[in-house]
Amino acid sequence: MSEANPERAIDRGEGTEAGRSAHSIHFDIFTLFPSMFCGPLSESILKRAQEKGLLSVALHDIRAYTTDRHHICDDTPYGGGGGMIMKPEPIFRAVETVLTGPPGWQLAPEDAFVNLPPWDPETPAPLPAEVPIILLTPQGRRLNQAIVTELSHFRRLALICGRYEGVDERVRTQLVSDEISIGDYVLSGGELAAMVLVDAITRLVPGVLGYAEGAQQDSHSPGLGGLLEGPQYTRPYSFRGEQVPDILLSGHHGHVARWRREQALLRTLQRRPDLLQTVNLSDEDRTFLRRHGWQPEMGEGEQERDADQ
Ligand code: 6GU
Repeated sequence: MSEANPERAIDRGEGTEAGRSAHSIHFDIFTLFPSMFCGPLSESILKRAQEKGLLSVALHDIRAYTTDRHHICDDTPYGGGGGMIMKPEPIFRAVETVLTGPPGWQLAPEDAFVNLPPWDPETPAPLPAEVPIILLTPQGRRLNQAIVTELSHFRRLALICGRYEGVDERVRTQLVSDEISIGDYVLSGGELAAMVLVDAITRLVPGVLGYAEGAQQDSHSPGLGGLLEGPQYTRPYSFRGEQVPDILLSGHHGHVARWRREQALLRTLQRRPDLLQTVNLSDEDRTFLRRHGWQPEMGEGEQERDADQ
């Protein structure tokens, strides 16, 4: 949670009835490039989630909330230097207008620029405390499955897509309640990151995934206790000289389960030994890992890579 603006700190609804029961989720996404979202929202899981009424997304073009002749949304930085900075007024106007309107409200296309609801640049609008306002920025807290789970408990979230060069600091100090990054690399803007967030959160909404336990078995999910998933196979049995491990054809569910656990442990040891420090490991897990070269006292990057599968 951003400490920049404690007044916008968030009620997560955890432990409440609403936090546990089946629910739909609504995203208000504020962007200069709304059409970037059309592809991802029109396919597969996100498409079906919308059709089932479990997900709704309202795309808000920040530019539509400008009233000047050239619809300017950015400006040069005070103090000089390169790049352009997103101006505060269009972002504040868009977010305050949408979040103080009825749920699901969107500006009609013909009203863009010319028929905006009244808005006072000097007076902060009373924003709903239960809606996090998240700025997507490489300066935010780095996304992981625990943060995705935390955010999945909200019924409604507002996402502001910043452009990489920057956003006026007043957006952080007066509007935003949280800042999220999706990793330590540079994107041209927050749009792709917002799509990542929508996808990851929506997967956790009950009823979105067909197979009830689907999300529980994924890598990084609680079902595997934070381990990476091991190898998986489907037909054919033999492909280019490589056969499916016979244990998977044995029909012995106990042996299969133990093999899968061991493969997950091995894969995690080989690829992400840092994750083993936060996973709940049984005595059996620890014995197995030590036999494969695990040295629990070692830090990230120091684990001996043990190649045997
Ligand atoms: Cl959220 N925005 C941008 N521009 N770059 C990023 C990012 C976000 N997360 C990682 N890189």
